[in-house]
Amino acid sequence: MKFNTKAIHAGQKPEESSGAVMPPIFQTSTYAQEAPNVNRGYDYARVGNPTRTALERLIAGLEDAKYCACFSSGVGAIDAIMKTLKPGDHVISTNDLYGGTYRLFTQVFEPYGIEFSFVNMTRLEEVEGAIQPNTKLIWIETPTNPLLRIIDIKAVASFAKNHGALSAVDNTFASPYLQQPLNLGADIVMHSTTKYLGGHSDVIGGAVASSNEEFMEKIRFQVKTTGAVPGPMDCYLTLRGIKTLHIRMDRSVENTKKVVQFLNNHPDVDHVYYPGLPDHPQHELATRQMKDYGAMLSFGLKDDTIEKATRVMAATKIFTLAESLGGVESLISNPASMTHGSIPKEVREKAGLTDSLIRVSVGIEDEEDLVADLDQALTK
Ligand code: P1T
Repeated sequence: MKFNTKAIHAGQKPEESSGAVMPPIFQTSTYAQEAPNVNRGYDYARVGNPTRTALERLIAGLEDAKYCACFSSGVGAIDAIMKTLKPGDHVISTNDLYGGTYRLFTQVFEPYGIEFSFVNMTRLEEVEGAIQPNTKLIWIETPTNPLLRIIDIKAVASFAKNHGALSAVDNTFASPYLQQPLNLGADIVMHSTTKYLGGHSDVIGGAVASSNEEFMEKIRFQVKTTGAVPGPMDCYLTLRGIKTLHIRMDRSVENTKKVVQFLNNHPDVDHVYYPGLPDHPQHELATRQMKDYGAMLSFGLKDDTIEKATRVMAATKIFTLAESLGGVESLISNPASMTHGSIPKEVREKAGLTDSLIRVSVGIEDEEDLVADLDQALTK
């Protein structure tokens, strides 16, 4: 099955009792049993729910994974992955990543005894230099949030395998439509389904998919034991969103290219970060690894201050000043003061995340309106 067909049909079948084409929202906390532990596959809704199962089968299909488990948020999914590790285990992570992931790693798991090395993963030698005998996981985020760096999944995953570590990819920015990490050799793929999969800025969720039975057994144990599970309504909304993922993504990417072209020629713009630009340092890799370059971009201003960035963002009329990404509407944000505010200034500047950096999630509005909006906001 090709991707566009899978987005509609993977793992889906009409509901048995009624023939409903879309899975019902099974709004229940528990299930009747014929005798203790004799049931129809569901006993308690923390452990499983048929609406959630439908979503998990769909995401597994899109990522070419055998299994998927859904969570109440993206960080809930990352939290479950980390809890498969033990104190004393070591993780190598990219140093340019979502601020909430960095906060979870350094403020929750480091105090619990998990060790982290944050490296510029676009340079394989930095990954090689960070490996230790106790390295159990390599955490890849690509494209990175917010600098849109591209990490070579195939190379890092193969390095991890050779050293007995698992590799996990946060595939939130690309979505499975543009990039399928398991097919490039990664062991685990993770999503904030809040973003492109849900696609309409109306639901928070997360997912972990893998074909590694032993690892997924540990994840299912986390689902049951720590219980960061999504409600059936949220699963339904995400499922509904996924069915148009390919169409939304195509349109957003098309719009993004127009916005990038405009910003790249603007005198007040210092630099545009977008893997589709021929001068992007990993442009060739992005071309190889991704179906297209995505709908996220960042740009720095010549006046490199949070104040100037704030003025530009406040002046936009169509772009909404908000955290998050991947919805049908275009959003604009300043990572230094918003999504990445929990990263110490010296750490984020070392990673290249400057004060004036503006991050844009391009939606599916009319491209001319989007460009005109940025044009007037930059002029103010
Ligand atoms: O928000 P939540 O569903 O918990 O997902 C966390 C998360 C994980 N990974 C990446 C790459 C992310 O971008 C996010 C959430 N990011 C934002 C809210 C943001 O504006 O960047």
